Amino acid sequence: MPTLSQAPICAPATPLLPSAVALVRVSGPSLARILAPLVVLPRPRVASLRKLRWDGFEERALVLYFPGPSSYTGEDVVELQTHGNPLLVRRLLRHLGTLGVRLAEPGEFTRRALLNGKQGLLEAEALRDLIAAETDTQIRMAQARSGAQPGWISEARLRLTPWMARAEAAVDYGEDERIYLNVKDLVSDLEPLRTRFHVEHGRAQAGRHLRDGLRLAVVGRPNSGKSTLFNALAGEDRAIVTDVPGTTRDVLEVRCDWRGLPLRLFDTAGLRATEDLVERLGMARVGPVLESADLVLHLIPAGERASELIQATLAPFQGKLLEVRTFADVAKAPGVAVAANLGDLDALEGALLERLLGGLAPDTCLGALATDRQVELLGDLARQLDLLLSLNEDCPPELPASLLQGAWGLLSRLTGEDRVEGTLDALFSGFCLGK
Ligand SMILES: Nc1nc2c(ncn2[C@@H]2O[C@H](COP(=O)(O)OP(=O)(O)OP(=O)(O)O)[C@@H](O)[C@H]2O)c(=O)[nH]1
Ligand SMILES: [Mg+2]
Repeated sequence: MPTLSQAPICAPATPLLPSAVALVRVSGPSLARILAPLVVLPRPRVASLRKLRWDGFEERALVLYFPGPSSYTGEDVVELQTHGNPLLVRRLLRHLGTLGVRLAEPGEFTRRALLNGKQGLLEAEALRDLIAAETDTQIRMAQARSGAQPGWISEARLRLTPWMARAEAAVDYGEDERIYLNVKDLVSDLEPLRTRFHVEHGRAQAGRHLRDGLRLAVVGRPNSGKSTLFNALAGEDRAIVTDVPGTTRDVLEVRCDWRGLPLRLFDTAGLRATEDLVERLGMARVGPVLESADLVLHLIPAGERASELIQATLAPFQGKLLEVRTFADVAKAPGVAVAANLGDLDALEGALLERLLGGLAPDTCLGALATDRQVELLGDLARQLDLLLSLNEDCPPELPASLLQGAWGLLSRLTGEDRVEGTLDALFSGFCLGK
């Protein structure tokens, strides 16, 4: 595989903090020659102890050499494992600079891997997510997306190719050579593809929620059981719970993984008309939480109705409200009813899965595409196929030809084969040094 020859780069792949080991990565052409003044490289892919010598330093390091193109970037790659002293690592990087090896930009190693065909855009995005993941679910999601590109993408291409050829032929030679496109056959043959794009779009929308985590606000009147529910979801005793109305005043926040859902929970002050200054200040803090939440759980004790004050406060947020009946152990309640003090939250789990994942279980979203970019492109693809399959049998072949081209182009954008620099810049700006 030919690699793009570029200036050699280096970067610390581990944080610059005192630690047992630090890893410095180098990538570029002809590293054996370039690094010769510093170290004699060992045999390829065999970890060897070597002395690194520069500026009076003599550092024993474990050295690995991956000659291109069988390396992460596709170029020669050398990994130097030194003692984890940040100053030592800085000195080493500075010395590499004098050898003509410049400091890498964030994500530059992966960018080179991508340009050299060692990695796809979807894989690189999964890698960025894996490094940034904060919950078990997010790690599993990112892991499921790294590795090969989803099989349905190549299947989609296989299905589209013959129809693109037929449509082009009909456009170019139709009248003269009597080559016509059979739109009826096209529609029935591509129907499964359309279904597939819609399914993947749905999974991706759910996947995006799992990837980004959900901001969940808990609101309601004082003593409606907000802090009790907050603690139960968080799995820890974070908020004070008493039967004194107006216990919670500040906004409390906790991150947790609840039954596979990555949540950012917000407990809030109870809403009621009151003269108490501190309580009023607490209530003033609820507005911004409502604004920024993905979903607002409005807690109403079973058998009660929400006060007018609360209804008015929540009215602007109708689209993201979920009514939850608390004290389900005390009185019967319709809809989503919980008894958080007893840990009975199954109804809430079902409602959250329905609202946030379209009824899918978190596990079925493993492997789904999930970034904003991917979700948007999948939506475009699904709509593109809707348009294509709604064409009349007697439409001119230019129409299906251009819609098929469009679908193909969207697939290429999804996998990064269109090589649009802007997409790459956006991706790699989110990377860390040394990756
Ligand atoms: N039986 C029963 N008691 C509950 C339930 N939820 C909360 N409680 C009790 O109700 C009281 C108030 O609960 P909190 O969780 O502090 O209520 P809150 O909405 O946070 O109240 P404020 O912070 O004052 O706004 C406590 O004594 C809880 O133990 C429930 O589902 N069933
Ligand atoms: Mg409370």
